[in-house]
Amino acid sequence: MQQYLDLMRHVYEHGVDKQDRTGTGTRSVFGYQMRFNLQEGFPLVTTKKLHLRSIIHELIWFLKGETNISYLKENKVSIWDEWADENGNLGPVYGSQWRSWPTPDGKHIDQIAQVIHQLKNNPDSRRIIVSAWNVAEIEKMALPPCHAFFQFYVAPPNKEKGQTKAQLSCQLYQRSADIFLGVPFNIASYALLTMMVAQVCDMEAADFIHTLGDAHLYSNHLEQATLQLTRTPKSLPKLKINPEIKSIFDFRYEDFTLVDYDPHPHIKAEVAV
Ligand code: THF
Repeated sequence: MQQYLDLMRHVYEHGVDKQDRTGTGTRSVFGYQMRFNLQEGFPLVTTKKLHLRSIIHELIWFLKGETNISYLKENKVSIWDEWADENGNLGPVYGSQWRSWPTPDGKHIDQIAQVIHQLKNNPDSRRIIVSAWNVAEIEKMALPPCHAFFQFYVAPPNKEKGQTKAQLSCQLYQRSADIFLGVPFNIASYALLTMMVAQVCDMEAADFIHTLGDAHLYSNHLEQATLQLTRTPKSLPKLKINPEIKSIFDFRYEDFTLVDYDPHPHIKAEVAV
């Protein structure tokens, strides 16, 4: 996870001071890209301890198409609490756009099902895309999507490298990136999604490419960042997925096992709302 620390150091050293919606203040750069080869291990930050539990449940919740935090609450995940209304609703955020993007004629599009269908039937397509950025519905969302748009890409197996399966990569465009708290979650979440999609399409997960728009360190995270930058990344853990699961909608929390994760201690920070 050297890539993550490089990002943090880059923004720490070269970011400009910039005000933001939350009133916290940030140090920010515009435009940055990281690449994680998923064959080298699972890209979970090792320079502080992270709870993969919250990340897995959040992704399962997105894939269910849910936008009420009750599933998260039942599973003791609190990362969306601050944005929900008194009934636990967030408006038509990620889950709603991924699974049931509304069309002008009153129908709904399941972008995840379409992506799986395209990967299986037309893997060379350059249109294998999921967008959470539904311009017409932004106003109804508790928070406009930060990880807004992602695309899958399939390369044929490279026989010289001993590959037998097609190689699946995913690139995400994230318009706004909270480097200390959010980005480690976002990397793990999309790496996991890429591995899940690869499994159900009988492909091998290759690269996750993370492209950032406004990449910022909140001013109340700078001290934590300084501490984290003194730490040396450890070897990456592995993530084992139950090989029996053949549909993207059938994964449950119990189907994932993290092995050999030996991070530095957790570093606490306040989330900006
Ligand atoms: N808003 C802000 N300011 N930052 C974000 O990263 C962010 N998100 C989601 C929506 N709005 C955001 C919410 N994701 C934590 C992590 C991710 C979140 C929100 C909060 C957090 O507090 N993490 C702590 C505790 C984790 C836990 O409870 O397990 C941590 O130490 O990692 C990014 O898309």
